Formats: sequence, structure tokens, C-alpha cells
Amino acid sequence: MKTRMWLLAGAAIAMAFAYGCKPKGAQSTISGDAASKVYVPPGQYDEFYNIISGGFNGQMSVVGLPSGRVFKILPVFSVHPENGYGFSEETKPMLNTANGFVPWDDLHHIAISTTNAEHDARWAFGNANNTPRIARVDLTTFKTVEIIEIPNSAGNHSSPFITENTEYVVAGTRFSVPTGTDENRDVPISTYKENFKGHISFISVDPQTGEMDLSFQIEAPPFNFDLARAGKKKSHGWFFFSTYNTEMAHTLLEVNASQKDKDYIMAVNWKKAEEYIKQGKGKKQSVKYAHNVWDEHTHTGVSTIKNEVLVLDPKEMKDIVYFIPCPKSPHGTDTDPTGEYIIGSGKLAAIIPVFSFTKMLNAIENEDFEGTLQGMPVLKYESVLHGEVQKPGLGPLHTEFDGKGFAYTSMFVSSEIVKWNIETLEVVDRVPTFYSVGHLMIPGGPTGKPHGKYMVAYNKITKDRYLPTGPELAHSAQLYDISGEKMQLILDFPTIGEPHYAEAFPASLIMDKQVKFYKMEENNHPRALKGINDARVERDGNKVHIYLTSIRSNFRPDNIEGVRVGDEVYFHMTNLEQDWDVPHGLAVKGANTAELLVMPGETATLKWVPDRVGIFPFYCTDFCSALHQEMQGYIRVSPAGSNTPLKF
Ligand code: K7E
Ligand code: RUQ
Ligand code: CUA
Repeated sequence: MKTRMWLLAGAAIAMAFAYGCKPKGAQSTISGDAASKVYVPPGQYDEFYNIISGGFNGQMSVVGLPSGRVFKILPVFSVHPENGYGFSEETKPMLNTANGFVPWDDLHHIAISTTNAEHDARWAFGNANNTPRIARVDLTTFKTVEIIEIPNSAGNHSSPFITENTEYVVAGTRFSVPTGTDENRDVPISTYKENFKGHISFISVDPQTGEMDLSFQIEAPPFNFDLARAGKKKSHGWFFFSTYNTEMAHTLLEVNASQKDKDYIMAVNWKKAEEYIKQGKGKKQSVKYAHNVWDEHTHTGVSTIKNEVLVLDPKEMKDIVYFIPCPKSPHGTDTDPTGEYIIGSGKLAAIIPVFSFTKMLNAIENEDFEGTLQGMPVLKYESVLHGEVQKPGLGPLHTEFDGKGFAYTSMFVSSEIVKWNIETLEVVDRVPTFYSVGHLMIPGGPTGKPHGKYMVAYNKITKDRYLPTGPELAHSAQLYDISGEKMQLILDFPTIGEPHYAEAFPASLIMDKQVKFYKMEENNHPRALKGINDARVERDGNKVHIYLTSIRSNFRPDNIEGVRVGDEVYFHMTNLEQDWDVPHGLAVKGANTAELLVMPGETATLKWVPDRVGIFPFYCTDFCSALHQEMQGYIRVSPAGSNTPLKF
């Protein structure tokens, strides 16, 4: 979405001002009781966890609502020096791909796990937009515990969206590309229509462990897949994908891709697809992708390269894929809490079409088609339409629901949130956003049972909202009270990175399930130490293993000699604490890597290849006690080939 958004951005700002959206000072937008609505007194907790995607920072952030306070930056697809994610030997495998270690990605969408279409908040899923991947975060440790790469995909934007019992996480490719062998892939770009393919992937989630598995893919026309939502309740078993560039242009996207009056929402009967897979109708295709799992016993990432995927060709099955015409480049496609209504947001359209699932099924049954597209039925717009929201605003992007019969749509171009009645399609309220809102979020908004109460707008442009910080400004979120008839803006807060989608759920779902520390007796890391007496240094050829313990407030050993230039030195540090909130850090002067931050009961490894002679201090980076500053040591590095004996 970004490129196109920024192209529209200039217009958006101009428009926002023309619409009279520029704040004229606090009073113009904030009414008297706003402060008390967001004030969480010292020592008290927020009501909701809000997990926000970080966009180009590759992380998620964990924020409290209604206060807007940031609790954690949770690294997912990007290395994070603050806690050694992607720097420790244990976490490096989590960022492995079929093409090696990738230290960054662009995380757009969050999906919080559900059971019966209601939040269970066991896991948070996130997508990597650039190198197609999906991550799973465990919400009892707030750690990234799994990352699976998606083959046959380029630009994993339409992801990760989940089915109502988290049976599947789905990923649709943003860019269609040629797939298969090197020969198949080395083709002129001008052969787009013949050789490029779109794929959507169904990744199953183990209901007990959460572990993901690439179950199957469905081959699709070479469109751009933008976003998606699963059906729920009555539409459980279906998935709806928004598409653009259905003219299948490969150049001048802005011009060509928007020529057509209507693109499509692609409706996929995934239950049917699942049956066909069970019947053996999927074709095996060789691919290469990484599947990285955090092993909870050893606290080490294990990366496996896999090389096969099952692909279904919907042209052969005929009853898996249907196209619903949808005006002009739909961005979000969202299903309401009942599962009956499917909302398409044509970002260049002047109306919001609302489709009816019941009507769609009837149209399919009566074969009420306007034609076919690559052999798959295109339904008639009118026969699937519930109705159109008239004059909603400009640039509809995303829709959320409050569970009381209302939908809330973000309007990028006219910088506002519009509230409308799903049945009558009447616009009942609108509020400005500052400025150019992208996603919006209502706690539980995408589920069958929204928690309501608040709505947050995540804005693309900040301009004059905060104290300026040079050319790069913090992105902004805005919190609205939606408990009454009228939406009321009650708080602005800056976000970490660029927020796209976010979800929020009641804190009570997970706050008592948090892991406070790891039990020493369950630490099965092969280099773990059980006590300070096991601390030691061992040489194995040119590898030196330093088995280090940390406990308030010293390292054992703390004087190490006998290391030589060119050795591979491994600091395996076990934090022996058995108490909440007592991590110890390890930073080694001269090591060209980040620190380690090791949680109580955990073992982590820092690798260093010293390239010069000297005495190198090391120290704890996390203020752990009154004697934290004394928590230090020295390592002596002698010339390569010298005979300094190992000593510790
Ligand atoms: Cu609308 Cu990437 Cu979900 Cu951002 S996308 S806004
Ligand atoms: S020390 S408490 Cu570096 Cu003054 Cu921080
Ligand atoms: Cu350990 Cu500071």
C-alpha cells in the first residue's frame, strides 16, 4: 500500500485542510472529560493490550489502552540490539531463510489467535512483507517463537489472516511472479500475463502447540493480492481476498492498474480446497523455504529448509474460487461479526460496497455469473451486493466493527473515520483524523465478538501534532471513545515505527498467564550451567567455549586468559537468577556484535572472533543491583600462535 499511499499523500493533506480538519488547538477537538477517560493512575493497569505492527521497523510494539503507554518493543523480523535478538547464536536461526540470514523486514499486519471467532490471545501472528514470511509470537513470553517462509510468493502483504479457530493462517502474494524452475522464472517481464502467477497459501496451526505448517497453496491469476479476511460464523469456511491490478499490467501500475472500473474480491471456499487436498488433488511442487522454530527446551532457534509444497489449481476444481466485482482497487476487505457482510474498500471509489454472504451463496447456486476469469466464475455485482454506503468520504481503506451493528471505515484521502450502520448503510457519524489514516482498530474488531469501547486510528502523516524532531516524525495513533453515539477523540500517542494493522484484547485474557522466569531445572540448553561451580573455559581446536554464570552481581569466571587472535570465542552465559525481572546483560569490548540480555534461568551465546591483542573488559548491561557497576570481567587476548595457557 505504501507507494500508492504516498502518491496520494500530497492530495490527502491538501484535502484534509480543505475539509477543515486542521486542529485549531486542543479545545477544537477535545472535550472536557477526555483526560479522565485515558488517565490510568500510577500503579494501575490498562484495560487492553494493543499489539501494533511496526511496519518498516519489522517489530511489534505492545501498548496499553487507554493510556497509550508503550510496554515493549517486540522484535520479530528485525534484529534488535537491545536484547540481542538476531545477534545471539540462539536467535540467529529465527531469521534464517532459504537464501540465508535476513536481518530486516516490513511487518504490516497483526492477527491475534481466536477460538470460535473470539479472541483467545494465545498467539500473535505477523507478516513479513518483503521476504515472505509469517511469524508467531507466544503471548505468555512475548517472544517470537516461530517464523515460516512462504514459497511462490513475492511481497507477502495479504497476510496473516486467520480462520475463526485459528485453523489456518493465510498469506496472499502481493506481487505475482513466475515460479518453478530457474528456466521458468527467467522470463521477459513483458510475458506477465502468460508466465506470472499469484499464489495464496494456507498455513495450518497446531491447536495445542501453535506450530505452523505450510498445508497447501492455491494458484491464482497474476493479480496483486492486497488484504484478506476469513469468513466467520455463517461464512466460516470461506476467505475473501482483495485484489488490484486485475488488468494484469506489469508497468506504470498507477495508470494501468486503475483503468478498470472494477477489480475483484476473490472468494475462496477453503473447506472445499481442504477436501480436495485430502483427496490427493494437490500437485507436489519443489520449492525451497525455511521453517524456524524456537525450541522451548533448549531456548534455541532451529531452522529447517523444506522443499515441497502442495498446489491446487482452482481451474481444475471449478468450485473453490469465485470473483466478486468490487469498485476500483479494493484495499481492505473485512467481514462483519456475524459473518454475513463482506465490505470492500475500493480506495479510489466514491462508495463502499457491502456484499452479502447469503446472496453470494445463492448466486453461486443459481450460477448467476457474468462470465469467467481464467476459467473461474465471476459473480454479478448486483446479485451479491447488499448495498452501497453513499458518500462515505474519500479513499476508504479499512473497516472495523463494534459488535453493535456499526462499521467504522478509515478514509485515507479525506482523513477521517466514518461510522455507518451495516444494515441500513447510513452514515451516522464522522470524525477527523490527523492525518491520513491508514488502518483503524477496535478491540476485538475483526472477531465475532468485538470488545468495543475504543477505536484507534493509525495515521500515516503526523505533521504538526507533536514537538517536531527534524524531518522524520513519529507516526501517530489517535484513540477515540466509541461507547456513545458520537465518536470522541480522547488521546494522541506516538507509535514505534510505522503502524499498519493492530489488534487489542482485554488484558485479563493473558496477564495472569505470563512467564516470570524460566526454571533452572528445565533449562536444557546444551551449554547451560546449573551453578557457579560449573563455570569454566574449554578449548576445542580454535574454538574457545566460555561457560559463564551471572548472578547478582558477578560473572564466573571473570578473568580469562589463553584466548588467541583468530579464535572463535563463545560466551555461553547462564543467568542463574530465579526471580522475576532480573535479566543480566553481557557486553564485550571490541566484539563487533550486540550485547546479550539473558532472562533468569536462560542460557544465551555471544560469538566473538578477536582480531587484536589486548585486555578486553566485559560487563553487565542491565542495572541489576547496587553492585551492578561492579559486575564485570577481563579477557586477555594473546597473539595467534602464542602459548598463553588457558586460565580462568
Ligand atoms: Cu492499509 Cu500494508 Cu494493511 Cu498499512 S496496509 S495502512
Ligand atoms: S549508572 S543508574 Cu550508568 Cu549512573 Cu545508570
Ligand atoms: Cu547484572 Cu547488572
